[in-house]
Amino acid sequence: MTVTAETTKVNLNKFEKLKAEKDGLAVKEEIEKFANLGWEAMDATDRDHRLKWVGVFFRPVTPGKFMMRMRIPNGILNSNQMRVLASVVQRYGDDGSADITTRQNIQLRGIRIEDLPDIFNRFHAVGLTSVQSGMDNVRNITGDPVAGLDADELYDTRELVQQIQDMLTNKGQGNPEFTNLPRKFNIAIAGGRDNSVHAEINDLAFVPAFKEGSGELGVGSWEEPIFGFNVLVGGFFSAKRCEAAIPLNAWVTPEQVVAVCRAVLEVYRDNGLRANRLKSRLMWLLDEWGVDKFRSEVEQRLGKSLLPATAKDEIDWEKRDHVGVYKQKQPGLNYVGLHIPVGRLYAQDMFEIASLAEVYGNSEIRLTVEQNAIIPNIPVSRIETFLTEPLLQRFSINPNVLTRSLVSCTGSQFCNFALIETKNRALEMVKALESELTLTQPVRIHWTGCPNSCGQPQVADIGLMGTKARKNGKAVEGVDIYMGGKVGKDAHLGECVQKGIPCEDLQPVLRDLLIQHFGAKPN
Ligand code: SRM
Ligand code: SF4
Repeated sequence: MTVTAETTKVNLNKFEKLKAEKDGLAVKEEIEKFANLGWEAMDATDRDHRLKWVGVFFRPVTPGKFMMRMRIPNGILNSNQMRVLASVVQRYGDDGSADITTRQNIQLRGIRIEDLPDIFNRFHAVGLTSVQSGMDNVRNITGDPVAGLDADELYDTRELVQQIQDMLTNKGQGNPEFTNLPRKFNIAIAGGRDNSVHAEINDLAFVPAFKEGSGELGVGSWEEPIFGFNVLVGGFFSAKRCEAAIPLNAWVTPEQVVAVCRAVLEVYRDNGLRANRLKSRLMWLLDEWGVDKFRSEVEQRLGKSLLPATAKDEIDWEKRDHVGVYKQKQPGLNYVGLHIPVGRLYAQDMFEIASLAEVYGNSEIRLTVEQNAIIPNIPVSRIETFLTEPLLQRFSINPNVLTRSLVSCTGSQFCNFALIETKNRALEMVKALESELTLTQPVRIHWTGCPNSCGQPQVADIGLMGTKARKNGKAVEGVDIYMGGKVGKDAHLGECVQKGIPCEDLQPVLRDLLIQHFGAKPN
């Protein structure tokens, strides 16, 4: 069903109106026209909002220089694809750059609207898509970054993630069935024991769980446990409210995952709350209905009953960050995790990563939700030479302890929601702290430029959320401090512990927190 002004029967907010007037995906057919018109002459609603349905974001901070958000399913791309992305940003000189995002994805910067037809052709030629990556669509689907490499994995998530993306986007062509959700929607599949996707902060997540063989499924014997996933729903962050996902009390086999995604999205699309954008994410519908009603609506769409969740899932490891050299399950091969400071890449870096993946690996490149990159399938015999590559001076396999786990959202450099500059400040701050302290344990510091929480401060050991603070009677850039976020096993969200610290006074505050709570010693 396509939701229109007639079917919603609510007081339409600005975004529901613009979607009812013209589906966002319609701009796909108008790219050539926009390219000829230019960004200043084109319709402002198409430019500022609908273009996001094809992954093109107008940046009020840098008008005329757009951002493009890709879809990189499971965070995996190949060297040809990386080269195409590099060549796209290269043509913009100093304006061109890219970021690895907190959803295992890539965003490109500096894009000119007149180049879009050519850019889309180039994406198409190498099997890349940016479709439905913004606004009221399902975001990049995350999966285990070491899927298929990790000897201890329970399930290789790659194919499932691709299948869900293909279903949602009609294999990258765009699928109008899912282009008018009440709000954004996040999906993650965990395949390992360490919850490397932050399942708990997604609207829909699948976490590994074994069911005792019961014959219920017509597969497996009575004795053998059967692999599947417990389903979590409703996790999200927003400026108004942040919630960890709750159990749907459903256990599904891998074969059922795509159908369950479809059913959940259909229920959300047709029943999710649309009147107030601040109360439209899935959790608000779960509040209104209760999880039992939601579950039975999903069963109706599926046309079959769901089995109850298992009492326990298989997430029982601390979360790994994958930075460094690790053995793969394939004998004689290693994967190497490179630390990419706050995820920022330039064209030359991207070309070099692509060549390293080709020369040493099998052309594959992977991305993590910590905004880092992994090059897999490097023969053990080549590791020593690989480690002497000049790029590894900057993209280290062994960064200093605070730098290693640093994550930062875009911030005021490109994002008009930002209350503070984040990425450069984050890097400078950890450098300064590392020079005055000795740290022996990892501390995950996440920066986010505003309460939208794209940098996920609530999952961090120390989360820093941009705010306006006051100092000597003047408004200055500041942060609220979050602590206690736990990832991996027993994941739970951190909470705000201090408010309104001016950024210029932050360093001694962080130094004290690191000494008191994380065993840091002053040098
Ligand atoms: Fe986000 C909006 C960047 C992950 C919650 N996010 C935005 C926009 C599009 C706002 C804008 O138009 O400027 C930002 C684009 C800035 C830019 O130029 O880069 C933006 N979000 C990002 C990225 C790039 C942060 C990063 O540096 O990694 C991440 C891109 C992910 C991707 O590849 O798709 C990103 N955003 C997240 C996450 C984290 C996650 O998914 O794990 C969250 C919190 C989780 C969640 O959504 O539940 C997040 N972003 C938001 C929100 C608040 C949503 C809400 O329900 O209110 C907004 C604002 C909105 O949607 O109205 C937002
Ligand atoms: Fe922009 Fe705020 Fe998201 Fe940072 S958290 S990218 S400042 S919307």
